[in-house]
Amino acid sequence: MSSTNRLRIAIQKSGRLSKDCQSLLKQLGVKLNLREERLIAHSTNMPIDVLRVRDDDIPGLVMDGVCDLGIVGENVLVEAQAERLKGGQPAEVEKLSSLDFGYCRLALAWPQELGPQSKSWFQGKRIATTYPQILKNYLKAENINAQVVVLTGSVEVAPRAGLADAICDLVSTGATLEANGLMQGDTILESNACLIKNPTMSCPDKAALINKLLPRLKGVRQAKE
Ligand code: PRT
Ligand code: ZN
Repeated sequence: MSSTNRLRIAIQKSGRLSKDCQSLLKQLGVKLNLREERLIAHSTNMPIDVLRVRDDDIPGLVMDGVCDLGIVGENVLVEAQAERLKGGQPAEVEKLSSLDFGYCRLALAWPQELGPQSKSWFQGKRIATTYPQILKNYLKAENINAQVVVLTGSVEVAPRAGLADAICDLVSTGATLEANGLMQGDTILESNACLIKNPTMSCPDKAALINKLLPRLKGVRQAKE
């Protein structure tokens, strides 16, 4: 469990969600002294510490109570939960809110020259992805017997490199698929950034602070509509 009585929030250090996380905290009135190299940023006006880490570490930090809150893409959260459940580890978090940034979809794609394909085409094929648990659950639900090839980066080049027949990757504009000559198929998961909480957090001061921040978050989200 988090050892301090300051509320600990995990956000992505550098990447697609970092700027939006920082501006959201600012809109919530949390003043931070952010220095690029620092792992922890202490708020100067509230008992809040912001931990800046890789996005993949955020679900585990919140599930284990090292951090009280976290902001992470649903894609990363769902994959981490499935991975933990497989290993018999605790995987629970409380989802406090979906956020208005980080939208993307996890979708199947294959070489454009093959033309449109139905689900049965995937039987016996190799599919490269960074999200093996989400993909395996999908394949199981669809009764597709395919081999999952795990790649942590450059998934879109896997078919061209002969590493896989198809991919299952995040898409936002579709430009990466197009640039790599891939055709987009079914969406397996739609994802936004979300705010998560450790479900067993019991400190009353921290709970009171969260209760102060949540209506502000609602206000920020409504102002955007
Ligand atoms: O270093 P760290 O591990 O923290 O970061 P990361 O490199 O793993 O993640 P990062 O910063 O790339 O993305 C963080 C989160 O942003 C993801 O987990 C998603 O929740 C969200 N997000 C939103 C995206 C995208 N949109 C997205 N388009 N994450 C990745 N992409 C990639 C995708 O993998 C593909 O390579 O962008 C490319 C496709 O984009 P389009 O616009 O060409 O379709
Ligand atoms: Zn990552």
